[in-house]
This record gives sequence, structure tokens and C-alpha cells, in this order.
Amino acid sequence: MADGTIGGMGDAEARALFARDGMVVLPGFFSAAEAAEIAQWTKELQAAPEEVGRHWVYWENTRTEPVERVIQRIENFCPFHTGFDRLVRHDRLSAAVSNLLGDRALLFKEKINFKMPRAPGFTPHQDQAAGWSRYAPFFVTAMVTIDATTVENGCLEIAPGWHDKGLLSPEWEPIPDGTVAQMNMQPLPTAPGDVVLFDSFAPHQSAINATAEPRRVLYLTYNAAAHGDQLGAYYADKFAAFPPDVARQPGDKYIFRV
Ligand SMILES: O=C(O)CCC(=O)C(=O)O
Repeated sequence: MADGTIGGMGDAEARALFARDGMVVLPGFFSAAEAAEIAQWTKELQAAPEEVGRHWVYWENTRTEPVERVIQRIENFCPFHTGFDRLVRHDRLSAAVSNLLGDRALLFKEKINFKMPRAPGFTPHQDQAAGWSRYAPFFVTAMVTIDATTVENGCLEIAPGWHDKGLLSPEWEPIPDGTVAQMNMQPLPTAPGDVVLFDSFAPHQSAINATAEPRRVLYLTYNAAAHGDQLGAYYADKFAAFPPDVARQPGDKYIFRV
């Protein structure tokens, strides 16, 4: 690929770090003004009515007492927000991901994780284990920081150098404790506008948000154009298996696995 610069780092350097670690951190990828705009768009989505046929909103219970129902995440929002659509599908970010994929990046899925105060973290897992192999063999996810992430509010933790060992658990299951014990899970605190690009086989986890403020981040996942546009198929399957709360049938049970 032609060489250039992404987030203050040369394309070739970003590719080399990504190949070595399965992740690359791009501090200040978005300016303070851009990060503030992303935070504003997030508020707009959160305030928009929850309706079947619109963006998908998921709720969860806080992990500690008093148990409250809080927003967990919003998915599938690009078709309903032009600012996000431009940012996610047509801008510098997809170019940065294309550099790592060595091919044009196509959006596979998009979500905002809110991690409200006292909301739970995520057990150690690889995203590829969430049934993604039926769509493509490999993906790159961009985590875009909206609120500063810290150890206290449950920032992303990744084990560098563990992305090249295939699946470390059966699909839909967390990574076994014995395997996790051999890894060096590194907390990655980030500031608004920072981006972390990571491989779909990179093991990661995060802790509960033990602070009084939300910890909102975007996760934008892309696959190489060579593997086709998989977004429609993925979202159709996901809606059937795990619809947003507003589309659920009373009495049906929906289980979040990894
Ligand atoms: O947002 C986090 O704390 C981690 C999210 C995560 O691992 C996931 O959504 O797969």
C-alpha cells in the first residue's frame, strides 16, 4: 500500500506494530473538537426514541446494589445518523483500518458501549469467537474513545502478541482461566479522541465501571472488501437471535454470551 501517516504514526509503522502485537494505539487520532462532536452525536442517539426499525438499544442491570436497569449499548446506528455514518464509513478511520487490512475496509458492525456507573465488565474473550467466522476469517476493530477510559472505569485490556494463535476457546465461550493466566493483559487507558485498533483474535477483557460517570466508547468493526459486504447478513442474524430490547417478545429468553 502507498505509505502515509495515520494518527501521527507512519502507515508502515502502524502495520508493523499491529502485526507484532495484534493492536496499535493512536493517541489523539481525533482532535478535541472532533471528540466533543462525537460525544454530542452519542447524546443525540441516546435521546432518540427506541423504535423497531431504528437504531438498536440494549439495556443491562448494574453489577452492584441497588440494581438498576441502565443502557448497555447502541448498535446499528449509521443508517440513522449522517455524522456517524460519515465518521465510521467514509473518513480517516476506515482509511486507517484499510492500511492494516491491506484492502478496502468495509464496515461489519458498529456499536457504542456505554458502561454506565456500576455496569459490568467483559470476561476475557476474542471477538472472532462470537460466531464471526461465518462472515469473514478476520476483522479489525477501532475503539474510539468518547469519555476518558481508566482502570477505575473499566478501560479496555488487551493481551499483546496473543492474536496469532487462532481461537483460544470454543466459539461463544470465554477464554479458559488457565490460558488467561499465561497472558499479560494490559490496561489501555485512553483520552477522548484516542483510537485503539485491534485484531479480532486479540484476547481482551475489561472490569466493572467503579466510578460515578459513564465510560462511553465506540467499537467499529471492519472486514477486508475481499471478503464481501457482510453487514446486512450479520445484522439480520443478530436481530433474529439477540434483538434490541424494544423488539423482544414477552416470555422469550435472550442470552448474551461473549
Ligand atoms: O467496552 C468494554 O469494556 C469491552 C467491550 C468488549 O470487550 C466487547 O464488546 O467485546
